[in-house]
Amino acid sequence: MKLSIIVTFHKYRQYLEDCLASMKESPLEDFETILVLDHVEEDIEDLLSEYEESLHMNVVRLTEEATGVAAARNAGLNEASGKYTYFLDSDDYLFEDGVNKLIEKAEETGADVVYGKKRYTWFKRMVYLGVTEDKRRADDEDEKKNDGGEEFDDKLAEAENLEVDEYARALHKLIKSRRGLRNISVLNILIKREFLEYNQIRFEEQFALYPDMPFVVELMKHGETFAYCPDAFYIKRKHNDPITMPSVAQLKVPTRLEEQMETFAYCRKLAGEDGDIRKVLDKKLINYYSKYFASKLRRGTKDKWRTTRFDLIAGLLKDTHPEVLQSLSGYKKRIVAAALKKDVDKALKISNRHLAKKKFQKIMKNKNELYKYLYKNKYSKEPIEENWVMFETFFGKNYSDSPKYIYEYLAQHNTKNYKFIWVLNNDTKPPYGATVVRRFSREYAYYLAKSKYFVFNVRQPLWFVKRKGQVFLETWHGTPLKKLVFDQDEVTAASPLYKAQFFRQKQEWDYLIAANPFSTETFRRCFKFDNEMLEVGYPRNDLMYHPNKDQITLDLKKKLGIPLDKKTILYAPTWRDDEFYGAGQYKFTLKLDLQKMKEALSDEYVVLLRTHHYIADNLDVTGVEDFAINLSKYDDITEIYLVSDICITDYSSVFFDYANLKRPVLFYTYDIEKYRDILRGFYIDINKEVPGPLLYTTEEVVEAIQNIDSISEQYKERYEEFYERFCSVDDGNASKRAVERVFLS
Ligand code: C2G
Repeated sequence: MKLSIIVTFHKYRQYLEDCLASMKESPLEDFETILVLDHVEEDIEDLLSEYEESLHMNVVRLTEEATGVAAARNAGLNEASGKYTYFLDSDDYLFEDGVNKLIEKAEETGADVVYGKKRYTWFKRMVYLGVTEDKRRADDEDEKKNDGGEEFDDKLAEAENLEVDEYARALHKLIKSRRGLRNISVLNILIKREFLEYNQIRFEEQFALYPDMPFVVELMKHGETFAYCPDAFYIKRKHNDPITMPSVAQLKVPTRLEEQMETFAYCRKLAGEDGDIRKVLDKKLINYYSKYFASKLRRGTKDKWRTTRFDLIAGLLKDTHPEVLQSLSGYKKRIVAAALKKDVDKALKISNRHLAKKKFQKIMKNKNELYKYLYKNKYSKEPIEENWVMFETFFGKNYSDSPKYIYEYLAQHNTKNYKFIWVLNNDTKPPYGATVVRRFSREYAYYLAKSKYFVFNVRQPLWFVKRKGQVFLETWHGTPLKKLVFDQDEVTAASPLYKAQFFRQKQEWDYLIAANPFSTETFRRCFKFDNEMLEVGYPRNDLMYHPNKDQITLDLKKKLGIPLDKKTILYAPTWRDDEFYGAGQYKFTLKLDLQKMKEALSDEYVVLLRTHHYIADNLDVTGVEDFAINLSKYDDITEIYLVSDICITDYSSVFFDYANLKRPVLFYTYDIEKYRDILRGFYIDINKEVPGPLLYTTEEVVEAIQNIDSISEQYKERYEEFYERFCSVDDGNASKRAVERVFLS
């Protein structure tokens, strides 16, 4: 048998599913899979039977006493019978023919240890496979920056036709360039089993959190021949839900630092008094101490970072190899000297000066940093102004949504002399004389620190820290169809830290608005929200119940330049999580053929186009200007609803709101499989519960519009049920109810 792949599994079945699927689709030959189950509580029997045969699986269960990755991998090694061993973590997956490339290299060179490259991603496999190679390469570059290690200079050697020193290269790539102490890893390394057995290399089971470090040191110490295979990739999947699905590295373990230091001391012992491995390890310890550890010294005098932990690291630093000590200069030299003297106060002083210098450089380079600094250190120390109320909608992009309607109601009933601040990045001037500030300006930082009340429809900035006495009313921005936050298996959008950040931010919301009982139940669960829910209807929908609705509609049509003799079709799609230029900058390609629509419908209709505020692409209406009006930049979509006779959307929450008008809704869901099954998942059955048909081509859309009366008739009953379930709290008084509870009670 050529290869033993050792997969260890403890929990989170959906990760294991991806892992096993990747193995099955890899062109592996002559191999066995040793799947070690570490006290598994989930039911995975179906997976075992599904893959048992194709993956030549040997399932090993850890005994009562044994647990942890180290014990699991050892159990796997004890069962292995292949010429080579390879570790694969159950939350990662294989990529293309990476393993075969390693084997080929091993056969060709006869090396004891052959290693490839790791690629990092937040994505599950189906999403990652759909990502372009350019994007993957860009992510690789970002990771390299994170690793902080300079590249091994093999190009130079190759250029001069010198032989690459494979030992030096392995030492660099497997230990030296790995960020911090904890990123040393045994993954994507093919190891000759004979070599492991001969040198009796096993994982040290006492180091449950950092088992890889000593193992790799052993490989370096005993290995005689090494080879590198830069095009053999392994996909390391980062966990983006540290709250409910933390990886081992994300587990909150109170003695993590102590354990890490103990593992380090052990590695050093393995490396011996002298030699390259020892020097590399010592340098890593100094980097860790000066870059990370020292910043923790700012905690209170009695904090363990200042007492026992400092003693611990100072003790380890004392044994630094003299050559490494001599090579130090500047900040590192000074702060290590303080540790050698066990002078924690001195170390703190040096670190503070160093951090202040870095902070100052950052502030000087970037105005935002300066405002954040002022927010934290100046404005937040001043008193809160009891009657200041700050409003923000879609990150200051427009004057709209529930904050607008709450504002207008409150301004009209301003019995408490409130002062209003609106965050707006465009030139809209809100009525009732609000002060307008730009998002992330100095004034923004000032009002964030000093206002008493906040009415926002998206999340607050990450650097906002709610002060005691401040009151936060979160309106959110839609009844959820697409799964949100903790109900999402995986966040595939551009901000993968979403779940962890959300968890912290939602705790600052005192009130959260829900438009209907369904939203109440869903938000409680998916946001893990446990403060006060205001199930008052959606303030943004009040306009649709206005007594003068008809006149307002007519005025709006004139204002928007909509021909009064035409009916209107609104097309308002949402954004796609996986198609982005960067955070909050999403791509969108219009898949409706406007030319075709124009030919068939322009006698009777015009089309109103409206992209989601995340969309960075501009819609092209060249050639159909007299038929299509682009309202993507218009402030308030509720006003657009009023002037629209039919609404076409996809997976956007717009239909929950638009249904308040009881007008026809069509769903143009050309990419439903991907959106529902891979990117997001839905809360309701889109085939059975939404108030209109799902359509897949422009032709179908045109036909539906031509037969809109019979479609309305066909969907009548479903529409009524839908209205009852999602719209029946709305009655035009949602803003009033919210304002009375938060501001006037
Ligand atoms: N919207 C808009 N134009 C669009 C799409 C959306 O003006 N073309 C506005 C609507 O008010 C909509 C809101 O933005 O209700 C949220 O948009 P969604 O498409 O539903 O997407 P998202 O921002 O991801 O919010 O609970 C709701 C979810 O959070 C969805």
